[in-house]
This record gives sequence, structure tokens and C-alpha cells, in this order.
Amino acid sequence: ITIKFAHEEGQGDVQDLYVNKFKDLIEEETDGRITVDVYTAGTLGGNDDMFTQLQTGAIDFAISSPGFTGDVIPETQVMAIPFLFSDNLEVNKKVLDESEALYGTLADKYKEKGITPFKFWLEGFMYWTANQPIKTPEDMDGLKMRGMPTPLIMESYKQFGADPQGIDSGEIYTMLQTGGIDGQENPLFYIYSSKFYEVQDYLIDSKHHIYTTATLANSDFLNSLDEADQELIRDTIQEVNDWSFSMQKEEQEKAMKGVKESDINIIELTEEQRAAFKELSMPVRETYIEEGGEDAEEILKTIEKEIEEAEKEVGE
Ligand code: 6CS
Repeated sequence: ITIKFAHEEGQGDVQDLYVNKFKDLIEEETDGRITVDVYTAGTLGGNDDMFTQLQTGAIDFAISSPGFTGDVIPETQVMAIPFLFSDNLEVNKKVLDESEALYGTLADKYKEKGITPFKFWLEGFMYWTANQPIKTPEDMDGLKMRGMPTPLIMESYKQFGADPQGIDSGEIYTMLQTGGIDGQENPLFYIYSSKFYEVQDYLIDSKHHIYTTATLANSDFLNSLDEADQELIRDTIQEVNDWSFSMQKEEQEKAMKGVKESDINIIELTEEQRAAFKELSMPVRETYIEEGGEDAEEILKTIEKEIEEAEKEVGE
């Protein structure tokens, strides 16, 4: 059995380490009876192609972020709402690992499209980069900010006053360099590995969001495997998923060291400064419900409650 497993990042990035860990474990556990072919970003097409390829069975498994799937499954955009998740990553880890909203109602939406979610998980806090400081929403006025193209991410940048650009991840560096875009958002490890610090003057520690993603399977492919293999795969993915939290943390730490050695200026937003952006982002929650309907409302209300409960348990 060969599993074609695609992800959205480059060699050595968080998703790549995740998929390769899975490859190593499963190949070892099955003595090579199950093998994994890994496809990095760009090797099979652009950001928008992957979900379709997973649906049609051109690939079997994928790490596919909700930031690209809002047009196909509007409900995934709960993960596009800024300032929804906790400022404590441990809380978010717990919610993403166990959420009834995500593994119940949202998972059903994926299944209707022929896709079975294994896990939802996170790749760290989101930061902005730009060629000017961004401390207030006024600083973002008219700025061409690149985010993943899902409609609600674009909508949130409009709320901030920016001019959102949903270009492919493969174009970010060149567009920053040529001035086609002014800034972008991403977790620290990605900003570092993509060398955005070479073409941007400011790194803004805004933590306005977390980067969430999903490990998914083509349902027909998964169901074609015998029960024991399916169970082994599920267990192995859970193991990798548990490990990914400390792995991504290490990658952010390495990246922080790296960017500090670069020429980029680092700005840390105060709680008050973050609050101004949070306030502007609140209507995005209404838009999510308006566009996603009843199920979206249930998902949002449930996840809000789950975050609150996890904060009580783990701490804010
Ligand atoms: O910004 C993006 O489009 C990319 N960022 C990350 C962290 N992973 C993949 C995605 O394509």
C-alpha cells in the first residue's frame, strides 16, 4: 500500500516534519508494507488545487488548511476568525484535539465532500510583516496585506482597513520584493523559512490569530483499507499530532533566534493595541453565521464555549 500524502509547505517546515514523522513511524511499524510518498507545496499545483486533488483521489492524505477551503466548505471558516482562540496555545491545543464542534458538525461537512478529517491542529501564533510599523488599525489603512484567500480572512482585513490580497503562497516573496503586496501574515517559523525578513522591515508580534490546519483523508481511499490498517493509521496520526505541538514550538524558537539575527525590526503589540484590532474583527463572527447558516452558528457557539472551558481548566 502506498499513501500519497501532500502538504502545503516546504522541506523542513512544520507540515513537512509532521508528514515525514508519520512516514517514518508507519513504514517502520508495518515493515514497509505501507509506504508514504510525500509531496511538498507547489509540486502538485497551487494552494487551491490540493483540496480538489484530495477529493478526486489524485492524492490520498493531505494537510490542508481551512484558510484555503472556505469556498468549498464555508463552515471551515470558523478557523478564519481572528482573536477567537485563546492567547494560551495549550488551551487551543486541547480544543483542537478534542472539540465536539470540530469532530462532530464540522467533520460531517468534510465527509459530505468525500473527505474524512483525522485531526485539526495548530502551527503557532500569527504575526504580521510589513515595511512600516503596524501598531494601530490606522497603520493598516489601505495596506495591501496578503492572507490565505478564504473569504473570511479577506473580510477581516477589510475590517482592519487594509486592502486584502489572497495570492498563492508561492508568490508571497516575489510580490513583497516587487511591492505588489505590502505585508502578510504567517506563523514565525514560516516567515523565517520563507526568508520574508529579507524583503520586509518590520515583524509585528500581533498574535491576532493562530495558524490552524487539518490532517485529512480521501474517504474512499481510507475505507478501502482493512479495519486494522485504518486503526493503525489513526493511532499513528494521533501520535504524530501529539508530538507536533512541541515540535512547532521548537521551530518557532529557532525562527525567533534567526529573525533576531536578521535586520528586521521586531514590534510587540501591547494588550491595548491588540484590543483595537480585536474590536474591529468582531463583525467577522456575524458574517460567519450569516454565510454559514445554522450549522455554522452551532459550531461557533460550541467552540467559544469549549475555549472558555479549556481556559478555566488549563489557564488563560
Ligand atoms: O500562508 C500560507 O499560505 C502558508 N502558510 C503556512 C504556515 N503554511 C502553508 C500555507 O500555504
